[in-house]
Amino acid sequence: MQTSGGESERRKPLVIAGMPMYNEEETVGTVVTMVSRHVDLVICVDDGSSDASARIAEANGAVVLRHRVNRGYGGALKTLFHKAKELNADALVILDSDGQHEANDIPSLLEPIMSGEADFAIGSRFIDGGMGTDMPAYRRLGIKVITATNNLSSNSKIKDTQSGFRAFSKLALERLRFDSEGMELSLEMIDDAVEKDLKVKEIPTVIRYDVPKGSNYTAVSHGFTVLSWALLSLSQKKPLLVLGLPGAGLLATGAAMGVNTAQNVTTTLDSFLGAGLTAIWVGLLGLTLITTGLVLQSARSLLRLLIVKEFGLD
Ligand SMILES: Nc1nc2c(ncn2[C@@H]2O[C@H](COP(=O)(O)OP(=O)(O)O)[C@@H](O)[C@H]2O)c(=O)[nH]1
Ligand SMILES: [Mg+2]
Repeated sequence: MQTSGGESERRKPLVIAGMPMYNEEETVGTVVTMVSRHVDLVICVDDGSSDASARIAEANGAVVLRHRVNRGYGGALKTLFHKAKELNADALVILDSDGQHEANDIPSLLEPIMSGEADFAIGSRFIDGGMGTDMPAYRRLGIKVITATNNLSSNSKIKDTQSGFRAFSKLALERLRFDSEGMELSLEMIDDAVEKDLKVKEIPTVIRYDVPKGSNYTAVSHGFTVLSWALLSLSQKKPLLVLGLPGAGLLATGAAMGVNTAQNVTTTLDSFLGAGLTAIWVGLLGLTLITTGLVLQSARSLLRLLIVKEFGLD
């Protein structure tokens, strides 16, 4: 009986690039060609593009997976994770089909993944050596606000939470879970990685804005969706901070107004009652917010404790 070569003939690591793709016929051909130089297989996920994207991607050597209905950016990434696991990939790099990401930086993103230094690498504009070419100032500001809000709730120190240029180890492919269908997935993935103690590393890269079509979404709708997600997550994870801080401000305002009203007790009965009542309701609102924040914070801690004790999960 013949053997297949045994231990010495270890399988070469399989590295896959995954590209979400939606009406990118102008750029996808070049991107697939450039990306193919650095990986074993390029997979594009098409969500019913009405242009020639799928045909061009295939003609340039990519495998194209098609969704019958549009499942958004998040849906495309779920399909890519699923396929990468099915093919037993050792690493998955994801990048956009619109030419915004630098395909020649794929090796630097893969380096910490293949050496075991990181499970999740993010191509970053905001660390030394990285930049956003021709990046509009309002987008830069929006990303900074989203990142600051998210870092407050997830305790991550990532500087570029909105980069879609990312690489994942086999462990990250197995462990990461995400539900979002849209761009808010960018944050959900980072939060999940931090919660699961996966090693996350930022690698400098240049993200371009001088491409034919840099975005399918307006900055406002993109910013609103992602920031809402970050705020919701913050209020769930740190209710005491979100409710208690404004609550304390209102309580202090109410108290100050009350003292002021008491001092002016000699003025007319009308103004006394008006200001006094305002002081009382402002103060009560503050107290209610602080109490709600405290209750939610304790409920969250209790729930976590129960989950850890009963199911051994964290
Ligand atoms: N499969 C799929 N890809 C999408 C969808 N929306 C956007 N993309 C792709 O996802 C990548 C990022 O989208 P883009 O609009 O450039 O986002 P932005 O650069 O972050 O503003 C691009 O390659 C798009 O073609 C979608 O609904 N389905
Ligand atoms: Mg883009």
